Amino acid sequence: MQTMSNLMQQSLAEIDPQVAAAIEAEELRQQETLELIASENHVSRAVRQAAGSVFTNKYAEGYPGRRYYGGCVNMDTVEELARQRACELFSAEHANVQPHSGASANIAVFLAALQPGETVLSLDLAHGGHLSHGLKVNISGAIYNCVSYGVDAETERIDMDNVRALARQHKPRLLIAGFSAYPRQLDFEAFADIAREVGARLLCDIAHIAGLVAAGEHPSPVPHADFTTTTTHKTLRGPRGGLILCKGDDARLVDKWVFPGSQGGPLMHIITAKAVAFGEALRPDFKTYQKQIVSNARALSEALAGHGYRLVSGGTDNHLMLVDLRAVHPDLTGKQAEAWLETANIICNKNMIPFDERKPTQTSGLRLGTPALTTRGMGTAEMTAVAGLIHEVLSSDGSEAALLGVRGKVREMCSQFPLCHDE
Ligand code: DSN
Repeated sequence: MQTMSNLMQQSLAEIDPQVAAAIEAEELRQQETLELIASENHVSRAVRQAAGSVFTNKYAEGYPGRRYYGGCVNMDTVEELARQRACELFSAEHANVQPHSGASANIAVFLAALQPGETVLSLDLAHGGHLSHGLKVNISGAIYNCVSYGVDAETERIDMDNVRALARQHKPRLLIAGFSAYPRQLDFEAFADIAREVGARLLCDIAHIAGLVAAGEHPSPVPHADFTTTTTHKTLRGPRGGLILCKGDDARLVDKWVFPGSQGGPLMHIITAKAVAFGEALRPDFKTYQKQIVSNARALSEALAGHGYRLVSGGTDNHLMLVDLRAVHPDLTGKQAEAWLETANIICNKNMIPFDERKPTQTSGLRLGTPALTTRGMGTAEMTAVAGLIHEVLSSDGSEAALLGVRGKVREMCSQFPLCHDE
């Protein structure tokens, strides 16, 4: 019989060939596909090393210097580094780096800012909002009274006069500025003005644009918001996780509603990886990277428009775009387009466009983003080529020969921009 000590020494491939094979297959899939999901990225080797470190072994409930377990000296070091670096990166007074995800960060803020049943005003999910901003099937919508604003039917942009009118009408206790599918900048100052007028607190959820904000490629909400939340794994290019920033006056309230309010033991290996990612984001080359993300998004959207596609709101100011397929392919759903593109090794997600007549499971649009391709080193010339490949797929009528032909070209392109997966 195998002893425990033998088992503890063995490699993953020896101990679990099935899982090892799945990891290897995933490394290959990522290497050979163009990742255009706007919320995804490829982290550095250093971030992966930190996330896979021995910090996974430890309980550290509480906060640096105030833990419920012994043996937390190194936990305090990394959590303090993560907190300080997050504050420096975003010029924030206080950071809580423990939220397991963006949704966990948001619910902690809801708990800190609201009593059950109180009103929240946020962007409609069908117009680019997020489920943790008050969707009925999410805890945020189950416990709180959520009303929404949408985008203007003509401009497909958020109309701040409309937000103000709805805020005056519904008198929310919490106003949310944030999205998962909106290609334009948010006017955080205007949101803060509205929140002040109606006596609401302001939550800015910058999950998608955190990297842009950190690099000065999008105005920061931090001076204006009561609470700023984000994920750490999108444009910020860290491990999967969440983060809350707030003023010093709210620090204790936020910390209390993260732990013990809504979470137990923090994921210390992930907090360690967050510290590494924030350190990477403080380096000058991160600004260059974020600038390139935005240039690439503009180049991709312009090239798609050149092939006849309609971009929601006419284009993009950030890292993502919403492509309305109907102008070129009236009968093609987002669902079908996503599947054809995947066969051709181009990965993206179907997405509702504002006022979409199709169901969320079908959609008339695609959401595309450039953070992951930019991480690989691709530039605007490659974006023009990617737009051409997308158009080839969407015009193929699903012909297998055509899709496999594009797959070959995608593989060739990916081989020119290798990912670093070796340990
Ligand atoms: N699932 C994320 C996105 O794709 O935008 C939001 O949580």
